Formats: sequence, C-alpha cells, structure tokens
Amino acid sequence: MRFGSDGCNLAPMFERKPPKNVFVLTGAGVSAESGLGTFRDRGGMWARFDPMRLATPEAFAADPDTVIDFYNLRRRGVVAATPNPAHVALARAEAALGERGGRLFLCTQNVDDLHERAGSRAVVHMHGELLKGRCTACGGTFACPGDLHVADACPRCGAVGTSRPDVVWFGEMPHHLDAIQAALATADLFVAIGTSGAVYPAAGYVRHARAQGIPTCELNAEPSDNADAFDEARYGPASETVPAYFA
Ligand code: BV8
Repeated sequence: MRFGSDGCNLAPMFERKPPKNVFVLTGAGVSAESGLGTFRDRGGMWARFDPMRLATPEAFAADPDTVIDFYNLRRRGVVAATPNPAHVALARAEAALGERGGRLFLCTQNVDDLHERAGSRAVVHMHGELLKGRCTACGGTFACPGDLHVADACPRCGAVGTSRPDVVWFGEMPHHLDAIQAALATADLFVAIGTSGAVYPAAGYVRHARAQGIPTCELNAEPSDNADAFDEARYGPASETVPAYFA
C-alpha cells in the first residue's frame, strides 16, 4: 500500500518510512456517494433545515416529536444506503496497516454505520450513532434500527418518555475525546476526508497534527474551511480519491 501517489507528493516524505499510525477524520462527504445528505454543501441539510431547531438539546426539549421525526427520516436513509468505494478502501487500509503492526484510527463525525458495514473494525463515532438510542433517565444506550418514538419505554430501565437519538447535538460534549487526543498524539499521518472543517472540536484536529509536525492531507470535493492547514490535498469524489490515496 503506497501513501500518496503522483497527485499527492507525500510519497517522497515516505520513501524512507511509511506511516504506521494513521489518524483519519471523516465527515459527511465520505457518505455522500452512498446517497446520504451532507450538511453545508449547496442543498445540504443545514441549508434546508435550521440546525438550532433540530440538532440541539434545547430543540429536543421544546419539540421532541419534530426532532425525533428528523432523525427517524435520516435513519431510514442510512438503513437503505450501502457503503461506497471510499468506505471499502478505508476498511482495507485498516487491515493492511494492522498486518504491518500499525494502526488506522478512524474518527468519524458521521452518525451512519457505513464504515462498519464496509468492514472497518474500529470506528470512533465522536458525534454518536444514529442506529442507537439513549435513555435520559438511566443514560443507557440501546440498538435502534428502526423508528424511535418519544413515548417508547427504555429497554434498559423501563422508563417511559425518556428516549432520544444517541447523537451529539450542538453544545453537547462529543464522545471519546480522550481516545481521540491519545491517537492524535501518536499519529504519524493525519488525513481528513469529506469534511468542511466547520464544526469543532473536530475541525481543530488538523492544527493539533501540524503542531506535532506530522504530514496532513485533505481528501475532499473542494477546499474546506481549514484547507490552509493541510500540507497536501486531493480534490474530487471520495469514491475516487480515497482508494487512490490508500492504494
Ligand atoms: C462542543 C448532530 C463542548 C449529529 C452535529 C470551538 C471549540 C469547541 C466547540 C466550539 C468551538 N466553536 C464553536 C463550538 C461549538 C460547536 C461548533 O463547532 N459550532 C460550529 C457550527 C461553529 N461545537 C459543538 O457544539 C460540539 N460540542 O463543542 O462541546 C466542547 C468544548 C471544547 C472541547 C470539546 C467539547 C458538538 C458538535 C457536534 C454537533 N452535531 N450534528 C447529526 O445530526 O449528524 S453537527 C454536524 O456537522 C454533523 O455532526 C457533522 O458530522 C458535522 C460536521 O459536518 P461535516 O461532516 O464536515 O459535513 P459538511 O456537510 O459540513 O461537509 C461535507 C464536506 O464533504 C464538504 O466540504 C463537501 O465539499 C465534501 N463532499 C461532499 N461530497 C463529497 C465530498 N467530499 C468528497 N467526496 C464527495 N462525494
């Protein structure tokens, strides 16, 4: 597996030493070709819906049915979607690195399960998972492959009316921050795929990587909000750029 090819002059950097601990951050763009909507592209979700009325704890408290319906609609889309070549290439890269005693740390902002369905074995969902529900009474999470309803009883503690989607809303603490920081600290390559670099703390990770002096590359449809922070970039559809990069 070569990192970087003619279009991405990381190759000279790695002629001596191929990366062993690769930190990959994915966003909605990696699932776009699987038919799942992005947020900030033209016609994206936040162009059509107000995130402050759908993706905050306050919105859920004010109008739980509308928020639950929004996520039920998205969950049906996830269930109907299939992984694309970008997801498959990342799963293969994880296996190939593992065989060499290395690690691909896959941190995703996405709440779909397409990385897992493509074969990735270790996926860190920092913004939660749409196919899980969470109980606000006991804090437990549970599988939620179908529609969630506010009046559902928690399958763990039996409380009624305390179920919510297990996703991280604006103003809520993302998951797995300690593991993410530890993986960043030991990475020797940082690759961001399909993310606009608009949402923190994820959007700040590339600068952490740069501060450590490790190479950074963005694989995106177009320059992201933090494109200036990357050493290299390859622009195009993820289903093409990701397999080529991790070939
Ligand atoms: C928090 C819910 C406290 C789940 C979402 C500074 C530091 C810390 C926090 C903040 C800060 N400044 C502001 C904040 C607050 C806030 C924030 O970042 N606001 C922004 C809008 C300014 N952050 C938070 O509230 C976070 N919590 O901060 O807690 C804290 C403080 C310090 C340290 C730690 C914690 C919580 C953020 C999570 C919010 N939840 N959604 C859901 O409904 O899915 S946000 C939403 O944006 C999604 O989760 C999504 O994952 C995320 C990021 O979006 P992207 O994935 O990048 O998608 P986008 O559409 O934007 O871009 C897609 C890209 O793909 C585009 O560039 C496009 O060109 C490209 N593309 C498209 N097609 C393709 C493609 N690329 C390749 N191939 C293609 N085919």
